[in-house]
Amino acid sequence: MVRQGMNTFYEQLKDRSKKRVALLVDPDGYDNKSLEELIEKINLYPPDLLLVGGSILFNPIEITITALKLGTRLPVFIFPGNLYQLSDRADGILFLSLISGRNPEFLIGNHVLAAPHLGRSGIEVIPTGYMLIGNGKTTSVEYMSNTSPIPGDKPDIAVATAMAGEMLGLKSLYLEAGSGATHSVEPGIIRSIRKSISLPLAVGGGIRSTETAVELFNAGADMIVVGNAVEKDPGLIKEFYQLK
Ligand code: 1GP
Repeated sequence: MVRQGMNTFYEQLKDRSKKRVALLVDPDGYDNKSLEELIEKINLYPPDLLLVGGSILFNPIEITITALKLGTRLPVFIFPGNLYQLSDRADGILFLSLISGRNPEFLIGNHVLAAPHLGRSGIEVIPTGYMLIGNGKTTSVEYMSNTSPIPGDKPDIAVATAMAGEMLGLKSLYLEAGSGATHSVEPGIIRSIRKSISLPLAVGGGIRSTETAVELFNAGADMIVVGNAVEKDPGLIKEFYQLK
C-alpha cells in the first residue's frame, strides 16, 4: 500500500505558507569523510528534506540513504534518475513523471515497473510532474531521458504543461534547470506557472546563492533544491538555513 495522509512529508509540503529548502545529495559527489562532514552540518543547520539520486550513479544509493537515515532525523527521499535507484531504506520517493518530454518510458513505463516494488516497500510516494526547462546547455536529464526540455523563452508551453500536470492529478511539480546549470529557472516562468496552478512547486538546478533562492521564492517557488553548490561549499548549508 502507498503511504498517504497524516505524518507524511507531503502533508508538510501542502502547507504553502512556509518556504522550504531541500538538499540533493549525489552518492557520487561524497566520499565517507565528506559525507560525515556534511551530516554534521545538516544537523546544525537542517534543511527540510534530503533528496538522494542522480541521472546516473556509480556508487550504490543505499549506502548514502542509510548514512543519512542513521546520521540525521530528516526525511530522506529518493530523487530517481532510473529504476536502479529504488530503495526500501528511504522514507519516500518523488515519483517523477517527466511531463516536459514525450518519452513514454519516463512518463509511465518506468512507473509501471516500479509500482510493485514501491507498493511492497510502503515508502511515501509523491506523484510529481517533472519539467525540464531549457537554458541553452544540454543537461544530463535531457540526454539520459532522450527528451527535449521546454524552451526557456516559451512560458506559455510551461504554463500549459504545469496545468495539464495538475489536471491529471499529480500532487507536486518540480521545475528543473538541470544539475549544475549555469542559470536557474527564470523567475518569470515560475511566476507565470504559480498564477496558473495551486500545487506545491519545487525549483532546482543551478542555485548557488541565497540571493537566487530568494528571487525564486519571491517568484512563487515553495521549495528550492540545491545540490552542486553545497557539494562544492558545504558552508552554504548555514546560509540556506538562515533563509527559512
Ligand atoms: C538537479 O535540481 C537539482 O537535478 C539540483 O541541481 O546540483 O545544480 O543544485 P544543482
